[in-house]
Amino acid sequence: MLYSFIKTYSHNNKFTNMTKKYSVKGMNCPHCQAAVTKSIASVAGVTQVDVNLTTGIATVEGNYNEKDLMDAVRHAGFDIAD
Ligand SMILES: [Cu+2]
Repeated sequence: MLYSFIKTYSHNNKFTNMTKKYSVKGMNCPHCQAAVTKSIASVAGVTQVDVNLTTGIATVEGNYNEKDLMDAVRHAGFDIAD
């Protein structure tokens, strides 16, 4: 519901970016962190990504499809929830 709200705004060109935090599970080391960061950065529309290894929080900015983002992270072998 939040996404469709933002999408409407994007369509009107008043709001092109959203910043959202996700909880990523399964990261144990900097390699995991890098893999998650890379998978998120590869999603179309993502302009900024920060993955915190300690907290497991991924902060993502951009105008992207959330399902694509979650698929990408899961494909990399990690679990993600919003
Ligand atoms: Cu690792």
